[in-house]
Amino acid sequence: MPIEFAKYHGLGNDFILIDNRHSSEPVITPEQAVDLCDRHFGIGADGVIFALPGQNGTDYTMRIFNSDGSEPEMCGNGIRCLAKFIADLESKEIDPPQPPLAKGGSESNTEYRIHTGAGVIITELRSDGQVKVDMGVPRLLAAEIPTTLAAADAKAIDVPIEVADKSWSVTCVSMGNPHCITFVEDVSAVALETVGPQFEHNKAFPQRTNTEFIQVIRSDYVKMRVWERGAGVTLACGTGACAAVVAGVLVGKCDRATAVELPGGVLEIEWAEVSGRIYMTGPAQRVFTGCISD
Ligand code: ZDP
Repeated sequence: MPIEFAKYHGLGNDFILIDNRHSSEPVITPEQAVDLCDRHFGIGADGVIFALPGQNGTDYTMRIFNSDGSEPEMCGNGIRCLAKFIADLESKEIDPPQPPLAKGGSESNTEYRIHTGAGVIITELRSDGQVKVDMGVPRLLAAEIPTTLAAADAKAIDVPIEVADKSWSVTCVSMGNPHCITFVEDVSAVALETVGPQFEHNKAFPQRTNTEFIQVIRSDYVKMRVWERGAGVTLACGTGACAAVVAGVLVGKCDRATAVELPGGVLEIEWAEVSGRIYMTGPAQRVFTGCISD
């Protein structure tokens, strides 16, 4: 059976979105996701995201396969795209075979409660087209990341690690998925394709890790480059931007409200002091719709 899809991106972190509201199991296998994400032999994407029925009182469930077929718990840029996709589906704006519209998303403020592998995440579509996401509370204990860089019930903040014949000082944060953050003088000088995979597969990270390099421009503005677990170099990473600001606050380099500039654009991150919750605000854009033939 042909499967309808829509392609969205958040700051160039791009996803194939599938309307999976009729079934609680993804209609595409991880192996098919690998083929669909291929930029030469497929549609091309950093991952495939499914809008599934809600559970435990939530409106929807999100699942995602990375471009290597692995399944992360959460995806920050992806959930903004999912919120726009759901609004577009609910408003029938992308109900094929209507021609694609230039305008994307809904005009009203709409909130969705979305069940994910990292708990319930709440998205808000703002009238200015941005999507604000309540990303929940970051987890810092080594066992929660998971990492062996600190004792299981301790935090890995500013700890040494040997990677690619070099000693680095890193801070580990879980946004549901694992992140390893390093502050550097100059992000453009980091050999991401070389060191990224060596962090990802380092034995200190039993579930592998996403790896972020951060250059502090001001205490409220940083530049970031990311090597994603299961996807490699991407133009942006929402959970990574949140984790970077948490790490920056923990090591005294960032304000609680900090803008993160990624190769694909800027995300506004805020780590609320009282609730401990993280809010991420950024764009999500539909680029086309299509149909996967048999
Ligand atoms: O944790 C992982 O395996 C990531 N590759 C998931 C995707 C993260 C994402 N880039 C984000 O924005 O949080 C979608």
